[in-house]
Amino acid sequence: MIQTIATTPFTDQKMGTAGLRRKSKVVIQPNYVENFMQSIFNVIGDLHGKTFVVGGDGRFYNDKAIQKIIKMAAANGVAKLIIGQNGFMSTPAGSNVILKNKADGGFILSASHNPGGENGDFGIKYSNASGGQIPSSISDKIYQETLNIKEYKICNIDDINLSELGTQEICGMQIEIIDPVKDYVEMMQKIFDFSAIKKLFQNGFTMRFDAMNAVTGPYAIKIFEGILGAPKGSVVNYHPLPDFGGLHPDPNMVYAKELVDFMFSEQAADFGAANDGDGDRNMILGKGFFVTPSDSLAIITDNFKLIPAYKNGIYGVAKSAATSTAVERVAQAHNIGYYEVPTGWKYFVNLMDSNRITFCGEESFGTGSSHIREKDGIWAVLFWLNIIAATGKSVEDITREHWQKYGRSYYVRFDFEGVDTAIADKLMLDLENKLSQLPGKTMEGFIIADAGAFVYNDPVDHSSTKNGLIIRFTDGSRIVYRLSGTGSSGATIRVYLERYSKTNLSADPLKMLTEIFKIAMAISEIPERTGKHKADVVT
Ligand code: VG1
Ligand code: CO
Repeated sequence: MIQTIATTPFTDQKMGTAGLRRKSKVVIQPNYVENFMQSIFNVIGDLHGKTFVVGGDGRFYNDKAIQKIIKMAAANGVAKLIIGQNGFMSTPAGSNVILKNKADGGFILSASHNPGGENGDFGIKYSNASGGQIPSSISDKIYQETLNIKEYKICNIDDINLSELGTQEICGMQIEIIDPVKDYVEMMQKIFDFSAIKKLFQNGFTMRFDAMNAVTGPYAIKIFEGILGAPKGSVVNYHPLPDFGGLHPDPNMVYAKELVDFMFSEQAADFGAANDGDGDRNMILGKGFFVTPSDSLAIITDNFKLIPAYKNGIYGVAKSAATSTAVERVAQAHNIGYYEVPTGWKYFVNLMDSNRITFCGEESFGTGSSHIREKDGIWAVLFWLNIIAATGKSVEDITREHWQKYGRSYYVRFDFEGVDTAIADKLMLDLENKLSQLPGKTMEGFIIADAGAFVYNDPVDHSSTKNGLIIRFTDGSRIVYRLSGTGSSGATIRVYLERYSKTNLSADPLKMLTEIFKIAMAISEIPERTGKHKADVVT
C-alpha cells in the first residue's frame, strides 16, 4: 500500500514567525503539503516508535490536508497519531496533548489569525516534544530539505473517518481520535478557581466571548456556559467555519468589531473577550474599556497570588521586545526574573523548560504560562475572570489601580501592509545603518538615548537571534520597527510605539504618541518610501 511518488521542489516553503503560511490557492497545488511534510519527516529521520499529535482550526483545506498527513505519517513509519475529533484542535490544546502524552511532536493546521477560506490563507505549525514550535535551527534545515526534495511516501488508502472517538490501525500505524476539549478543560480546572468564577456568574455577572467562527467555540461553550454557568448566549460565533464566516479571526479593536461595538454600547456585558483562529490569542475588554495585551501581561503577573496554580510563587516573566515595558516594572516590584525575547512564542520555550519564567506575553494579543508551550487564549480569559472573582472589581478598576501603582505605558502598534518586499527590506537596512548616528539627538522635544538592532542571546541553547530595530528615548519612550513574519504576500512593516507616564493616567493613547509617531515616520521615511501616510491597521 505504500507508494513512493516523485516530486519537484517548491522554493517558497520557508517557515516564518510561527510555521508555514501561504495563500490557500498556493497550498492546494498538487504535492505542496506532501513536499513540506516529507521534508519535515526527512529532517526528523527515524520515525519508528514515534507519536505525533495532529489537528487544525477547521479552516478551508483542514480536512484535505489532514488526510494527506495521516497517510504520509503511516507510510513514513510513524507509530501513532493522536488526532483531534473531526480534525479539529486548538494550538494550546495541541501543546497540552503533546505534553500529556509525551508525544514526539505535533502539527496544527492553521494560519492562526490570518483570514481563511479559498481566498484566505492556510498554514502548518510544527512543534517538537517540548510542546512548543521548533527553533529556527531546525526550521532552517527543513527549508533546505524542501529545496532538494525528490520524492515522498504516502499510503494508498481511502480517507479515514475522523468523527468517531477511539483507536484504529491504518497502514501499520495506530491512530487515536480524541476529544481535544476534554483534556483542555481538565487542565484549566487544575489551574483556576472554577467555583469562585461560578459564584461570580450566579451573582449575575455577564460576559460575552466571541470565538470569531473559529476553533475555540466548542471549548468556550463547554467552559463558560457549560461548567461556569455563564448565561446562554454569552458565547457568540461559536461554530468553527471553513472561512470563519468571512471574519478576519484576529481578536483586536479593528477585526473584532462586532464585540468591540457591543462592549462599548449601552447593552455591554461586564466582561468581553475574543480569541483568534487557532485559539492562542486573546483580547480582554471591560464595559466600555480595552486592556492592551501589554498591560494584560503586567496585570496577570502582578496578580499571580490570586490563582490556585500560581499562588505559591512564580519563577519569572518574559515578553517580546516589541511588547511594552509595563511588565518589567512588575517583575522588579516582585523581584522575579525578567527576560526580553524576539517576536514569536518559540523563544519562550527554553525559558519555560529551564524554570526561568512562568508567565510570558506578546503585544500581539498573546498571553500564556508554562502550563503549556504556546500562548493560550482561553487561559488568559479565565485568568481575568479569576482575578475579577477574587477581587470583586471590574476590568476597568483593576487596570486603573494597576496604573496608579506602576504608572502607565501608552502603547499603540501601526501596521503598514502590502508593501513591496524589496522596498521594505531596503527600508529596514537603511534604517539600521542610520541608527548609530541618532543617540543624543533631540526630535519633537524627545531626546534619543540609544538606538540599534535587537539581538537576543538565548541563555539556554546559546543561539543568537536578531529581530527588529529599537530606538529608546531618555524618558523611557520607545520605537520598535519589525517586518512581519506571518504574512502570505508582500511585506508588512510593524511600528510599535510606547510612552510611559507615572502620573498622567487617563490620556488618549494616540494623542500621547503623536510626537513619537512623527519621529518614527521621519527617521524611517515610511511615508516617502511606501507612499503610505497612514497605517493600514492601528491596534
Ligand atoms: C505575529 C505577531 C507575533 C506572534 C505571531 C504568531 O508575528 O506579531 O507576536 O507570535 O504573529 O501569532 P509577525 O511576525 O507577523 O509580527 V499566531 O496567533 O500564530 O499564531
Ligand atoms: Co494564533
